[in-house]
Amino acid sequence: MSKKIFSGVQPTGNLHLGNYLGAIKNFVELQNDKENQCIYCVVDLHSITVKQDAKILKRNIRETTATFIASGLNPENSIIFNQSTVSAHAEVAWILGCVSRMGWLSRMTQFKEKAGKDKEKASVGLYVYPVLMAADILLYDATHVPVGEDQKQHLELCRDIAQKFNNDFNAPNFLKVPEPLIQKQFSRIMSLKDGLKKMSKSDPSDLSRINLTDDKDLIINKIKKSKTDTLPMPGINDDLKKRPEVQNLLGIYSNLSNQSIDKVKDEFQGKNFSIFKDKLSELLVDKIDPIGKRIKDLLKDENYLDKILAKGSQKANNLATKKINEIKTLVGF
Ligand code: AQP
Repeated sequence: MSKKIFSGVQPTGNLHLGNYLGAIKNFVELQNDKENQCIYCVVDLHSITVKQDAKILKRNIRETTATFIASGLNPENSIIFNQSTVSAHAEVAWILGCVSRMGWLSRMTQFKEKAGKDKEKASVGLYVYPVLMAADILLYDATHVPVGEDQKQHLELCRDIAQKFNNDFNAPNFLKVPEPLIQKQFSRIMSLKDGLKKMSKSDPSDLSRINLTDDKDLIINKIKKSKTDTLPMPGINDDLKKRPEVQNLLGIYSNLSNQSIDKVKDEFQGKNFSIFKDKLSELLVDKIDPIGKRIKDLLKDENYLDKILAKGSQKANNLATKKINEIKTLVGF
């Protein structure tokens, strides 16, 4: 069955292995199925929910676009654009914000994590972020949304918002209720320094993540310094629940080498951790270094990246205008 795919990535810099394995790698696989219609968005409106420097944001929008292309997205086959150039996203977010309930939003764990202890100081934008995300998806009648596991709750909220809108305006199936596409295994890549924290762009320690632009030496160094424990490499029957760092590294290996975790355990059982780390570094350098080099090359041609975004924006605007006009009619504007 053909799918309508929508997903986004925030241009907040330091795109990392978690973004790649949890989301972008999947974007490319979906695009390569010719039956699918794919829309991939650089969600710059989302990024300003925390303060950004204007010049750095501009650069990060291009860098995220370059990352999409370097990872294998093709602007001829997928619509690639940045969110702020299609004003319907913000307009629909307002309308959906009036349908959404405070109680729903206050249950969102990502807001709690990102706002930290001092919620009073978090932006209102950060609080209503999931409503904008719902607008992004519903505006294009997306049937499937590839995201990392951390976005599952927001996707569930998006489904609730779509259903409530359809009920409130007596328009059955008008907003399409989307399905999340979350990889079954290792959909959450964890920090290299703390196996209980997700790998994240905003972690103050650069050693916690593999950035997609890290070069060979940096990758090797970060894996060497990654946290493990004092126990030997696990065997097939060893439970990894109490060894989150080891589980994470094995998961990354299994994902990149397209092998089951049992196969990886079997290969390294009883061996020294340093042997495993060397092999993991080799695999990472092999997969990530070419992407990083391509990102750096693409960034030298800003004009090319801007043209991709402008073309994508035109296509996205055509689709969004039609839908927002229907939404406005239903609402009574
Ligand atoms: N650690 C991760 N493991 C798997 N998937 C991940 N994603 C992010 N981190 C991981 C997925 O990447 C896509 C784009 O994410 P985003 O940039 O829009 O926002 P995010 O989830 O907030 O990413 P970060 O790195 O955690 O950024 P900061 O530090 O700024 O909050 C999403 O599909 C996400 O699931």
